[in-house]
Amino acid sequence: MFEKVLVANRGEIAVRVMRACEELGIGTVAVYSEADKDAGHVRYADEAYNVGPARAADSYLDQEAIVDAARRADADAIHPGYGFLAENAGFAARVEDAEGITWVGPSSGSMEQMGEKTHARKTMRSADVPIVPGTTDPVEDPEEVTEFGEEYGYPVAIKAEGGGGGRGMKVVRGPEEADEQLESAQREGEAYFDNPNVYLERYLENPRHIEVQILADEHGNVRHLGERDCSLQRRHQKVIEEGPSPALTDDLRERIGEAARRGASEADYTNAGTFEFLVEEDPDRDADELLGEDANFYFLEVNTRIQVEHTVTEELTDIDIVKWQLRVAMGDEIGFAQDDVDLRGHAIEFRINAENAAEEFAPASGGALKTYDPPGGIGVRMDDALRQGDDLVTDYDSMIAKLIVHASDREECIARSQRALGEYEIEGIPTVVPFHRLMLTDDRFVAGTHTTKYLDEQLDQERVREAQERWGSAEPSEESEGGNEEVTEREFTVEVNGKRFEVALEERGGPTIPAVSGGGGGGGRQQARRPGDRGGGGGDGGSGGGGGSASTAEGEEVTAEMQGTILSVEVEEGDEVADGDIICVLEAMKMENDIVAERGGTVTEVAIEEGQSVDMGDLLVVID
Ligand code: MV4
Repeated sequence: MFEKVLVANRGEIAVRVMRACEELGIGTVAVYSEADKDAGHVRYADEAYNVGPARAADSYLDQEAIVDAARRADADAIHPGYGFLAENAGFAARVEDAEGITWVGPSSGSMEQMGEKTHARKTMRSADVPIVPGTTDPVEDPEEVTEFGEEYGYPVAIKAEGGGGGRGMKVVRGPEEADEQLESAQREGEAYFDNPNVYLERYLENPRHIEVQILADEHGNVRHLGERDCSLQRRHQKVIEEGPSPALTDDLRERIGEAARRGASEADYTNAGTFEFLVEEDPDRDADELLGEDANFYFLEVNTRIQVEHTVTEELTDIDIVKWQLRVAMGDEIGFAQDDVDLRGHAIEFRINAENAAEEFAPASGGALKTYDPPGGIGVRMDDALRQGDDLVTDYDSMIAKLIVHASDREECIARSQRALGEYEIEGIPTVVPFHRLMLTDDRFVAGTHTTKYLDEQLDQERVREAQERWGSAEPSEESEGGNEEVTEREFTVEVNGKRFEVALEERGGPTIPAVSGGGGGGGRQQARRPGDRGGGGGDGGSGGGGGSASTAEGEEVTAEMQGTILSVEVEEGDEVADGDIICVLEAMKMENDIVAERGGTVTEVAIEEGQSVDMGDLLVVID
């Protein structure tokens, strides 16, 4: 067994790897940049080495500094995590060449071969793994593009040989675009990957993104650990990953898994890796008819690293993938058969990014974790490297944590996820928690019929804004928008007749009331209401609970302040109502909101009925 492993990474994945080391009795070495002196992975490690300035190129990507730290620490292996140097074949080769240091990952040769997409396509073709119809050799002439388009139809994808992830792909929608897109793809390939070679594929309009986790040892054993569905993406960034895929039959699942296994064998691949596939989605499919027999799946690329979403597979299989990476790197044989791999229940991973979904997912520019209180309980796993009081480090990617939820089936997993995200309290920085809560009530996501296009092209952005407003913590900068007036929101807990009430106060202008208890201060927040709570109860004046009102000559028009469904109508035409009386109950985003009268009067019009769905601004009732 290794005695000491250096983890060439930061944040949650560095801690994840160190946790595996800890359980195997291996010592841990962290590296850190100037920006990460107080980071969680540094706290966690047995020892830590400064590898340079904040800029990643000068620290986490400085190959020499990292190998040097491994030498100083007398580490006998380097685990790269994901990102940074993880898929850099040159770095892997350097580690392989370093006396006494083992690279925890596939061989540099494999990494290079799989990194060259045309090579990967050829390997898969020989292993009888379906590849997207296209070329396996570089194309240079626009005529090759138009000929391909004529034969297979448009659109045609032009992809950089060195590409992958979201980069280096161009879509040609007709022959007139061939010239320009070919040149552009070549230019990008050269700029990003130092390789101007491009190849062609038929472009699939509406694919699902399915990936298979592979684990292989140096003795020829290859296991697949089932698939993950990563179709919920925004601009090539995965947002939610889950397994098993809600769209596949067991038979198709098995065929894709076995294809990945054959591919890994053919490539002599070792260690952990992910085989990415596109599965053609049927746009008219109902949620209860799955993709099976007649669905096409195609190999896309291999990711030669541990991935962010490996946790989904760990929850489903009870196999610790990171531990196996370490064992396999030492030459151990995989200790379980393919038949021993069982997928149990359902798991969903939520990437907790410090971003504001309502502002096009703009990353936070700073801040500190004033409150950090993650969820727990049955089926809840948190992978993070933070604690309350930490400053947000903004020099790297915006993912601060991962919430992974496991349950007996997808339905229970969604309910458990709602519960967990409702418990998650983060103050001081914006996060995408509100966005996740929205997704859990989204028809397409819940039905599992979403594809990779859903977030970018189909989701109504207004709903994202509403979710952020409803569940996000209010940022001081947003509150003072539109004037100099100071608005301070503060929450108090009061006890009346032995029952606790949470009261939110908004102070506008004037001196603020000094905070009574700890945790007050300038920021303030909107308390997220738990599912089932009745928002906007009697004394709330209707404003927080989904209804608004405007006085007109006809009387007071009560309108819906959010899109939702009318659960019940409590008044009829001609009824006398007093202020505070409930008019109707509006269900929006899985919460019931009492809409109450702001003033007493006679109901002169009822514009809604039970079960009706209403849009924001729709008239509910008129009170004269
Ligand atoms: C495709 C495709 C459709 N047809 N290839 C995007 C990143 C790169 N890894 C491959 N990608 C795609 N390749 C063909 N022939 C659609 C995508 C694609 C995509 C793939 C996986 C996950 C999300 C995606 C979002 C947009 C496009």
